Amino acid sequence: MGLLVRPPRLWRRPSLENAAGQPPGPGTGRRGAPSRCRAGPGRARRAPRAAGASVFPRAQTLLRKLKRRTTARILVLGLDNSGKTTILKKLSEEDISHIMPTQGFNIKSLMQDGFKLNVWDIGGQKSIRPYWRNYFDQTDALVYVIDSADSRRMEETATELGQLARSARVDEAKLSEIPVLCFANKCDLMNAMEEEEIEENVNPVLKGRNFKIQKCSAKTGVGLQDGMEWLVDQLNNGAD
Ligand SMILES: Nc1nc2c(ncn2[C@@H]2O[C@H](COP(=O)(O)OP(=O)(O)OP(=O)(O)O)[C@@H](O)[C@H]2O)c(=O)[nH]1
Ligand SMILES: [Mg+2]
Repeated sequence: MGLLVRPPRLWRRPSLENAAGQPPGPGTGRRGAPSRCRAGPGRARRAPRAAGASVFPRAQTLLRKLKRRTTARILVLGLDNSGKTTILKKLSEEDISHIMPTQGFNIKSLMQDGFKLNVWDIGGQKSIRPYWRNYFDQTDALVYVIDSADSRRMEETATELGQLARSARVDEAKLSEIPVLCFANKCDLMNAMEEEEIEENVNPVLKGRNFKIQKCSAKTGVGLQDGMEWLVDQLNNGAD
């Protein structure tokens, strides 16, 4: 467990600088590539390579992509008591019989389908929620945990998720693009809500986002792998 301070970056996303340490300009990479329109008769000429530019810009870009695809930072949020820490421990095959409410955060590294996932589990108590945004930076995917046996707080959890999605849109361009896995946890309990009821609350607040609602139980483990596999698929597909 840690204190509620701004977390250090575990890894730095590779920058888009070329070998000369400059941002990509025309002809130095996919984003900066000039259009293929013709300037006049005959074929358009390539701009001469800038002095010091790498001979293998494409190979470098590819290497960066491959590197990015092996590590990801995952943020786990959700109301208190929803089961975030239990899910994380179950995924790490640790004992889940004595879990205390999280006052700060827990970090774990998990291997999933060749990915190293650095997972940040942040406490969900009301007094801690204002600190959630301190952890948005450099996040590649959000796991949002819902206690599906707590229908009384369904509205509250959907509101928090909606606020996250909205504030992320305004302040954190990156968080607005990342995939969201909603774990509908505690499906082992008799009073767990039906999937439709959870969808009714979650779908409107995540409209337009890449998300999945996955029924699961941190207690039995059911659904956890399915959810994580979906997440890694999105990370693979989304790496540009
Ligand atoms: N039956 C059942 N109980 C669960 C499940 N997941 C978690 N719990 C229980 O729910 C309680 C809360 O779990 P935590 O993992 O501490 O919840 P949390 O979301 O981390 O809570 P905070 O750290 O306060 O934000 C614990 O008593 C767990 O044993 C589940 O899938 N089924
Ligand atoms: Mg916890």
